[in-house]
Amino acid sequence: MFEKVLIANRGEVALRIHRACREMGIHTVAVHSTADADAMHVRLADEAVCIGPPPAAESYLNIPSILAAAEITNADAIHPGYGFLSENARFAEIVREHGVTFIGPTPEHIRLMGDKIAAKDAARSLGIPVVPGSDGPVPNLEVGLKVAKEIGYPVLIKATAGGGGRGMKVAHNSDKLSEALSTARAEAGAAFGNDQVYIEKYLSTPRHIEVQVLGDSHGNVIHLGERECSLQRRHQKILEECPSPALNASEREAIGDVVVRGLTKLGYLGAGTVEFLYEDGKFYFIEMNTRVQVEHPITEAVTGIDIVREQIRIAAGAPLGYTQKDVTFHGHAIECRINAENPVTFAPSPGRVTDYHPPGGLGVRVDSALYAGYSVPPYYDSLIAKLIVHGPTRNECLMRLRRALEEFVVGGVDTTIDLHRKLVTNADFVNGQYDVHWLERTMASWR
Ligand code: MV4
Repeated sequence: MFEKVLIANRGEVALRIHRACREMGIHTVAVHSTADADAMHVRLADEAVCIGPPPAAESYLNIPSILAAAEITNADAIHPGYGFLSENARFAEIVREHGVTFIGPTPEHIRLMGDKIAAKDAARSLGIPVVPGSDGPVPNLEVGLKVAKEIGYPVLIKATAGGGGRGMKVAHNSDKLSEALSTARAEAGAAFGNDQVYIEKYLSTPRHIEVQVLGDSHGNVIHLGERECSLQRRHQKILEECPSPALNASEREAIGDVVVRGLTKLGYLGAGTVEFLYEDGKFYFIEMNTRVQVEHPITEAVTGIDIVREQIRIAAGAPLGYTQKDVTFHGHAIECRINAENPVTFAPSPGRVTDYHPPGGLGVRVDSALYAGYSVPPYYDSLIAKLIVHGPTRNECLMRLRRALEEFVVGGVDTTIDLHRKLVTNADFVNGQYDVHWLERTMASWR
């Protein structure tokens, strides 16, 4: 097992990784920008190394600086968390070339799933259902028109190098396709330096359901059930829940089996999340994330499995701590992402936190690096806390969540706590009746 792990991240996920390491008797190295010198993970880690000025490009994305920190502290492994370098295949390769273990999938699998066309091809060949579409890049309008005619309008144009909703354009008929194709291609070229695009049948009212997997270096792959992530605003998840209120037990087992069979064939190593759209009882693979996700704690609540601990054990060559039969699901969990943002405009609201009182009690977890007196920096994403609530049933979880949100106090910066207080009493949400467009539509009706 590792002696020392360098945490190449910040904020709540850096603290999350530190906690797992601490409980495993592993020493931790925190890296931080000058803006994060007073951050909690820096205070709690065994060692800390400043890796640069505030801009992410000069600190948390600065590969030479992070590798230098690993060398001077003699770290055995690096955990990338999520975001930043966590899905950068080149970083994973360089870490390996320096004789340090990258706690994550192989560079090959990171690269494969980072190319959204290659990922779909792999999913299809592994027996995982995908959205009907061009099955490859669309070189020109002529091919685009032919594909769109075959699959039927409306169609969605996506960037090969995109993901997470970036660079998507809908075309409702053939007249609109030309403009949508050229706009999508131009935006993809500008945003990703790769203007390759592909076409899919546009699913108009899907849910966004993802399956958590773990694979070890001994050929074992298990799934930890699914998470419902349909409550999104501009492709930013706001609230997630586990299990999905839309699935029944046989659908849950079926999609879990398809994913485990496919990723076993692939020889997947590490934690991963297979993203689906779900519409009219059918699943359609759209992407795979080769990292631990922000919303992993709701899966931990329902299964009792420490996903970050399993990531570290897998990277150290240990077999999974569980067989599929050992994975059991209990109750219901919901995560509210608390951002330091203006609740109306969603503009970031950095600044000094004057008061911090997180909720507590049975089934209430708050993952946050906040403390009274901490200054939320303006340089990074606005997530400041995750409220994870677990209960025996969805209704009991909702009751507990409402109570926890009443208790939650963050003073000095604006937060999205009030948005969650409104959501958890909304009839459609309470009935579990929502799709990926529901939140934006509902918030528009509140204005
Ligand atoms: C789609 C789709 C509908 N049809 N693909 C968005 C981000 C990335 N995960 C893929 N996403 C989608 N892909 C097809 N063929 C709907 C989404 C989608 C979405 C689209 C618009 C607005 C919000 C959305 C939230 C989640 C998923």
